[in-house]
Amino acid sequence: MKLDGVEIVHIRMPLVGAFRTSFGTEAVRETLLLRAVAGDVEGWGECGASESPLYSGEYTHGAAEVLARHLIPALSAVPEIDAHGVAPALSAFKENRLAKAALETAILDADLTSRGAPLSYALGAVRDRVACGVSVGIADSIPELLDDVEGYLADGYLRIKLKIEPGWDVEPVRAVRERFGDIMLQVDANASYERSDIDHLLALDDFGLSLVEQPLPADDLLGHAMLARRLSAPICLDESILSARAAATAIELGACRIVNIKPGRVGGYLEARRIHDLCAAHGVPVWCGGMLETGVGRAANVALAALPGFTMPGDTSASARYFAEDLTEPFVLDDGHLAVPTGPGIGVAPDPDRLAAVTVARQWIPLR
Ligand code: OSB
Ligand code: MG
Repeated sequence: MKLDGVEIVHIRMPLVGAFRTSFGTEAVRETLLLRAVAGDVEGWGECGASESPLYSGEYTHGAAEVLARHLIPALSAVPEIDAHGVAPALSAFKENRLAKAALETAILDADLTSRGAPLSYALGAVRDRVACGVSVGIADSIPELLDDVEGYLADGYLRIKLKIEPGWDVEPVRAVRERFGDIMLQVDANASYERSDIDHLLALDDFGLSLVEQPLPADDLLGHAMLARRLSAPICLDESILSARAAATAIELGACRIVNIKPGRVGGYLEARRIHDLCAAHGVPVWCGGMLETGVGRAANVALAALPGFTMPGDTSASARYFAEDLTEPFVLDDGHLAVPTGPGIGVAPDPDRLAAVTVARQWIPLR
């Protein structure tokens, strides 16, 4: 495949409700869509970055800059590119995984579209629908949190993930468990605790949680292993797992028993697939995380979540949980599940009018 170029489309889309985590509040999804063009074929990828570098060091304007200045131009050195050639062509550039993932995904979509193959098939999916959970932000009060959770359970979500942080942990978890009984319940701290909080975190074991996600800093695998020896609930890692190698290390150290796979965080769907395979070989369950994606990113996440090792419900929620109007045909929850797209590539494309309405800037980077 010969690429003509890649367009960077900078978008801003209001969320239906502000999403509060330990690292900040996001009310508008501000990110990039990439459109790779090769002759009459095009492919789309969505960047996981947001306006500020609060989840990782990447942020939307920085991702656009590194893509325009370094990552996209580096592809001109490869005369015939396919999806598997992207990561090697970018490997000299350190970090910037969210940006690299978006670029690889756009080319993967174009590549698979030209071959007529769905992403789910290319990755090895075994299901045509995936079980969905929902990530519930920190609320202003426990009654408001209970209202939020009640709404999501009424929608049919199969598990609830509560965002926690120091000062918003045991009491909200207790309130949700007491009010809603035997639901599948888990928490995500986004690295907001320290090793000195380990005794406090053990109190979470009173609530039968399915997992505790990323309690400690991303680089503290040993701290997670120390906590894991004392906590009954399994630890799941998100921010710590940047590659298959990091996953292998975390598993070997006993730092986690479950892995959240977010394709953006690990540099793309191909590395995500390798992490899935590694975890499956170790008997470690995985589930698909999310970065508040539009339908473009969601389509690809749902394809990944259909692989056999994804045995827990993902943060692959329906379009309506995020946006009043999605960029693609909306993903609609049916009996707690989303259908895996069946078309070639990621199986969706943004509606041109909808996209135009949320676009704040576009930049075309020619490759020939
Ligand atoms: O830690 O999983 C996380 C959103 C943005 C950044 C980090 C995280 C999240 C979520 C929401 O939890 C997942 C989603 O619904 O997309
Ligand atoms: Mg997380």
